[in-house]
Amino acid sequence: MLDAFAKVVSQADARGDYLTAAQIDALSAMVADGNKRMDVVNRITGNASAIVANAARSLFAEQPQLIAPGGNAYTNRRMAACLRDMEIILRYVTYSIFSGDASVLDDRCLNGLRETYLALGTPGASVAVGVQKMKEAALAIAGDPNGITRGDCSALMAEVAGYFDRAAAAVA
Ligand code: PEB
Repeated sequence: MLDAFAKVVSQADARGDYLTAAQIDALSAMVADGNKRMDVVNRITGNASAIVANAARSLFAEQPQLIAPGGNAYTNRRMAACLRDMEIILRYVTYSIFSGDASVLDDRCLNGLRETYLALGTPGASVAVGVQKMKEAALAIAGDPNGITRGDCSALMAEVAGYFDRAAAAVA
């Protein structure tokens, strides 16, 4: 598991080289914008249950066969597993936002997840739709300009979107 700093160090070490000026500049910009990153993690974390519940509700409204008898989220046990899975994915996305690197999401959540869903008979494409819905909600909450110092958050928002897209692509 790497963060943005450890990643750059390991890349430099693999070349046996010093950090480049460009790498230092990029990390310096990340530090300078660190409060934005912490705010985003804090907002998503604080709203996690609403993000999960609303995304699931919207997924089941669009794909009612999931909760119909015989569906993949039918019975309380499967529904609970489904909500839990969405919560796990969202949690790893917040870790990646925090550390500025996708490796924690890749290594500890997405690695083998597609195969797990295949083995379970759980439709990965539906999980991906749920993840996309969490993305929309998370971006709206994280990017809400009310009650916060205004600034340019476009790069950070794109990074956040990227982690959700990565999770969706891993299971779709
Ligand atoms: C991944 N999900 C399920 C299982 C596992 C995961 C390992 C099997 C074991 C169990 O049931 O608990 N676990 C999960 C995860 C990590 C992990 C992400 C990462 C670290 O350790 N059903 C639907 C929706 C979707 C869904 C499309 C969006 O209809 C999910 C939610 N996951 C779902 C369901 C099950 C499951 C298990 C329903 C139970 C499947 C079953 O037992 O039939």
